Amino acid sequence: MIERSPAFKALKAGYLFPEIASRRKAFEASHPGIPVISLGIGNTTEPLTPHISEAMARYARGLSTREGYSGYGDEQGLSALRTKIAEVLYPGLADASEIFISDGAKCDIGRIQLLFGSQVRAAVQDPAYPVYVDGSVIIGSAQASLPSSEFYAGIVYMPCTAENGFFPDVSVVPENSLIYFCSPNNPTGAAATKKELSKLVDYALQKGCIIIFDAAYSAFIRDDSLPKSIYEVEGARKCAIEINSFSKPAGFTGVRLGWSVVPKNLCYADGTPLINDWNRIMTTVFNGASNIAQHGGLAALDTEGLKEMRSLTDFYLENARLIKKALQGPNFAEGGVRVYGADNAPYVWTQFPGRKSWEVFDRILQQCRIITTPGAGFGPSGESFIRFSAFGGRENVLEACRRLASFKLSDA
Ligand code: PL4
Repeated sequence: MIERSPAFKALKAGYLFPEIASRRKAFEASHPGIPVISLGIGNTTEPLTPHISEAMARYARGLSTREGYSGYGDEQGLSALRTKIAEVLYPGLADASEIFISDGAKCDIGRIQLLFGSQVRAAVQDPAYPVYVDGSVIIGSAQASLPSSEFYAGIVYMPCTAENGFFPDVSVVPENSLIYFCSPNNPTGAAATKKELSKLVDYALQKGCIIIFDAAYSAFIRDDSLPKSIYEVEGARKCAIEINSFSKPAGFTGVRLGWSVVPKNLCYADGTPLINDWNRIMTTVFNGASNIAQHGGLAALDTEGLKEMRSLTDFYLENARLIKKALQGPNFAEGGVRVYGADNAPYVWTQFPGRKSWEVFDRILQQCRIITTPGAGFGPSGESFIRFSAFGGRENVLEACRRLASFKLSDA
């Protein structure tokens, strides 16, 4: 028989989010009655907005007519959508030919690893969205370390802690590494300033590193001084790929639509532009995003669609504010609990000093019937933290806040 790939043998636990979903299922089966509320997985819950959904419905209806039917499109995406993204989101920063439409940011993060293969060293913010590390292990660029270790060999971890304002010391990254960087950040909720991103870009340029900038939460930025794209920073076009998505701002988590930006002047050591190989990957192992979703994306970027996305993201930010306020209540303060994030991101990052994340996860589940995400699942520096997602319905969020008000951290 064919041997199992050593890369899969190296993967430690199961993928974080299915693990949480299965714990929820087990809890619900053994504790019927009061419903469990999910503030765990960052999954949108509000319905699609009228203007955007109507554009998709209209297009879908047209598909049943001879004039309106379309089959395969360009693998790189509808040129009208590529142009619209360039004009609306990257004016003067990127052009349409540098935008590649996809079925979402996670899928692009997976595919982008094909560009660099198994020889490249990866650096990640610690904590980080697990796809960067697990994807690197699957492609073979990271190996298992000692079984008891929380770290993978071949991955450079850049701790992002309250002490460093959740912006890491980038000088730990070796030359010629890939640097995964997410801002606004999942899970910490921190959004990097222009000065911080300049530090990152300058370092990458000096050391021959390439940044994979995950901007999936850029639409949640409310502080106008914060950059929404890495290309707002000088020099980034020579060292950064950006990945983004309609999942969170338009509620497209199930519809599936995202994009990547690969600037023409981003080159490998031998001077070959990366965009050539990215185009080859997208045309070879991807067959284009759904044409219905792409018409939703077009509508999302016109005046009415932008207004709808703004109110949807405002809604989730208000949830985040409510959750943060509940976590700042006296029952948490007396346990020394510290609360971060939520201002420019839909996540509340909460530290329970001296406790293990999974222990607090279980405690909140038992006492409040609320599902959260244990910070340790995002990396070693996430230990003792819990991530609360703001993507719930308002009634559920308000009920969760009421339940949290009587939460007790200790049995005493
Ligand atoms: C659960 C930093 C959520 N099953 O929807 P996409 O593919 O365009 O975007 C995925 C994505 C990309 N980048 C970052 C993200 O946080 C996410 C979504 N993360 C979460 O709770 O952390 C959903 C997770 C989903 C998954 O595995 O992505």
